[in-house]
Amino acid sequence: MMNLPKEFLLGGATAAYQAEGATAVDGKGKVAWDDYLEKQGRFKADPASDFYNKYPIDLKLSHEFGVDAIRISIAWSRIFPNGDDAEANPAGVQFYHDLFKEARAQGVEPYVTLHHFDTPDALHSQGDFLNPHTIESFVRYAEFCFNEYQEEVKYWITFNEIWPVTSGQYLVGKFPPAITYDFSKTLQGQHNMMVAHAKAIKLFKDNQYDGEIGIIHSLETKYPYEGKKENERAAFLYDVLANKFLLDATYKGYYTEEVMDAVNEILLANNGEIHITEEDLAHLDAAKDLNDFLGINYYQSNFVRAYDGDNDIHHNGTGEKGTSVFALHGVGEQMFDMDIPRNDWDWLIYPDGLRDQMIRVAKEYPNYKKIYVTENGMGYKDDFNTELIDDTPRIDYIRKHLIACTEAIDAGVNVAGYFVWSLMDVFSWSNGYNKRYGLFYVDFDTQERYPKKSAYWWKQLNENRDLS
Ligand code: BGP
Repeated sequence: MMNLPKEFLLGGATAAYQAEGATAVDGKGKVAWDDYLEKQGRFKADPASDFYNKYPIDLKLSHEFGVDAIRISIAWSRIFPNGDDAEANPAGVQFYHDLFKEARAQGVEPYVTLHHFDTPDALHSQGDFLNPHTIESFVRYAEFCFNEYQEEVKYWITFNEIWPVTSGQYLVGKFPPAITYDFSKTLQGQHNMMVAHAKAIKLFKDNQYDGEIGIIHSLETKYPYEGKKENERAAFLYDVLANKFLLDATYKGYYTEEVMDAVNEILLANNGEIHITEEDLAHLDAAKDLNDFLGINYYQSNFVRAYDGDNDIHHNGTGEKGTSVFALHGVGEQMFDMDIPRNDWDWLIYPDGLRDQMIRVAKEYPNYKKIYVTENGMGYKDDFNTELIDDTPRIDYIRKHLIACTEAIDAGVNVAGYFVWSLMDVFSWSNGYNKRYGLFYVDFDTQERYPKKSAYWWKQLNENRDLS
């Protein structure tokens, strides 16, 4: 099948900190990124794409170019500047009312993420989600938003990408607080965020809000390098660490024996530990059937080789192709130099991995209900010109991943829609501004928007649904 189903939702994705700018206005509280980026001195998140002021333009463009839904996130620290304040900040609350109303007025459905990498600094500095107080504060913030925006928002997402957050914070060290190779914190952080998710969706269902709620996981498919038997365990361990631990928590409400065996093997090799209480498991269990949808963010797959050496990671945050290293002691080593195309940041372009991942979720977690691809897109150094920005490789990338969606649908998976990352060019957490993803080019000096070739292609695709 080379056609997208008529009802298949075509949306665009963004995130508050990457798009809004205005990091210190109208009472917004600090997030850990503010100081972290300033200290690094490479780039900052202000004004990013100035979505705080330019959202009417971006929503109008969405409407004109066949972007039927927009993924946005609420900046927690606009609502509660310290994360747990007694009173909400009125200017922050109002901003999101205005934004959601404008989206509705343009006929663009908002899908709203509550946490997209930006825990308020006051909570972050006390241990972020390693501290149970952050779990409680998150649930309270979620309840506030469910109540406040119930007229305007019908689709909620608790967390964006728990594995990339915790591994970025505690394993790779590319996210604040920039700790490396700490497997205990990485796994504990994942578990605690899953408990926070479980509590928030239970509350959403108990209070009977109108609408749907889900979670987004970044699911990169792990294959044994060269298909060899001796690499199978490495691929499995890495899959557990990044994917299956979270999927079990989401849909099984406990961690299966094979997952815990793998987790304990990884922890043992790295002198780590994790604490999971009976109470935590009761929360996970109570929430396992309440997810209305799963969001999958997918950019690449990984080919993994057995590895016994020391932990060794080099994050390619500059787009110097060939500089990535990702080798985890007692887990495995990601291979990059192989016969698969990759972008300048060494991300392997492998659409089959998306199809395989969706089929796997449906098979292993039959209570999944519905899947959206909530992020997919191509980081690319666009060449600017005022005629037409030709981003043909991006079009090709998106088209192939949409074909992967149709293949999963043909295999019986309920895939309901696709959000391209990103709607317009935004700030990239560890890469700054030269890694662009947007359908719309943003001149970060003037904040002018320019539709790229991909935007025109997208508009046509939404009309004719033709992927050939
Ligand atoms: C995902 C995040 C997004 C976005 C995207 C692209 O992990 O949810 O926020 O940044 O990846 O990643 P990058 O900006 O590192 O290229």
